Amino acid sequence: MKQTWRWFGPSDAISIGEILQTGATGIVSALHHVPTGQVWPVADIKRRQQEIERPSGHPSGLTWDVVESVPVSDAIKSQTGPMRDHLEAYKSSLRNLAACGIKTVCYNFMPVLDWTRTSLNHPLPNGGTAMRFDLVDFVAFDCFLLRRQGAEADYLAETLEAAGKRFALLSDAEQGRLSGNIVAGLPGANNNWSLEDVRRQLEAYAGMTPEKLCVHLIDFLSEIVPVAEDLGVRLCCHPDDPPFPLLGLPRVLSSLADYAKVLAAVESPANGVTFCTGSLGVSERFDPVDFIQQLGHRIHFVHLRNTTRDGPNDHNRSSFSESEHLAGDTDMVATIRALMEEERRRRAHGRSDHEIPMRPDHGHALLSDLERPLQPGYPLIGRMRGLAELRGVMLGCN
Ligand code: DNO
Repeated sequence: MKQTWRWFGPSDAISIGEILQTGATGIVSALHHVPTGQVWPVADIKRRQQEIERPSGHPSGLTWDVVESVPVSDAIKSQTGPMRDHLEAYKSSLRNLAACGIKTVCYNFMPVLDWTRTSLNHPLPNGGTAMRFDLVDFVAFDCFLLRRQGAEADYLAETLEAAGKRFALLSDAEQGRLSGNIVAGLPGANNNWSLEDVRRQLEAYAGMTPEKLCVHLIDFLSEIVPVAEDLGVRLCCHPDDPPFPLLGLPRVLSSLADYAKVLAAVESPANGVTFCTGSLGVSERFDPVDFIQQLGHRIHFVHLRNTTRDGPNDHNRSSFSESEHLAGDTDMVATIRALMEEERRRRAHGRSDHEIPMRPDHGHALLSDLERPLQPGYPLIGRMRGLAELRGVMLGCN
């Protein structure tokens, strides 16, 4: 697998020079300054390529291999407002990226909130920190801070009781931090909402069923995939993170069955998967090897990350912490072995995309990570440790 690294652009606290020292050989990036729904201009794409390939005028040896993400707007997801303009802009962005030679494009189809955590720096016994999703904290936020209408009906009585008790103990500062962690926009997420914005956004999805949202995803793909296919662009949808409904919003890419349905609806190599073990692995039913055996030929990008579930389960929702890359509920060695078998199959079939780009997804904040500005989930040392461990597994599976 090609070992890539997510870089948020010149505003990222980690430099291209530092990334080189991690041993990564490719970059995953996005034009985060272009508002969702607008066209990515060729000049901006080329500038980012320069920043990656020649950061100080000399070749770095790194290339921009994957876009994560060209965000899909809520207008497209909910089929409201400026949907048509946004679809046309999406096609133009793909054309511009392809013209610059960038052909792997990740996106997600989660309404309103992208990935969600309740704590961004949960202390670890070794002095580092990890990100965590605590279901009881989340329910406290939903029912007592956001005060979403009808929220109580979504939870078991025991969960509500635990959330009420937890909320009663939260100071004002802790309440603010909890809301901030959930809605203030994690890196790579689409937006930076206030509670009022979230309430307004949720209204746009009132009455939205998973079936309907899935139709909207398939409509989006039916329109965009033919353009991508002509351009040789491989789209790859990131799974729901976490893989269960939140805030009454439906989720449509949480399992193998969800992906199988959406991939079959628009049969094309341009309609593919971002295989994120950290997102899918929160579900007890996730079997990474089975997923790869069934849909591996459509996996265009891989996020390797691990999580550990804990606490009570409420309608298949649970708490989880982000673990070390090789620890946690997902068998990473079996996963990597299966992905490398998929690469061998591709080579045997003469596929030009036989080397699948992977990145160490997230990482604990460790050592000097704790003393420098940090994008939650994207520390230098923690990710480098993850990449080093994963690289060792890859060599062992060769
Ligand atoms: C979190 C990431 C997400 C992901 C987007 C893809 O670290 O996995 O931000 O990049 O959901 O669109």
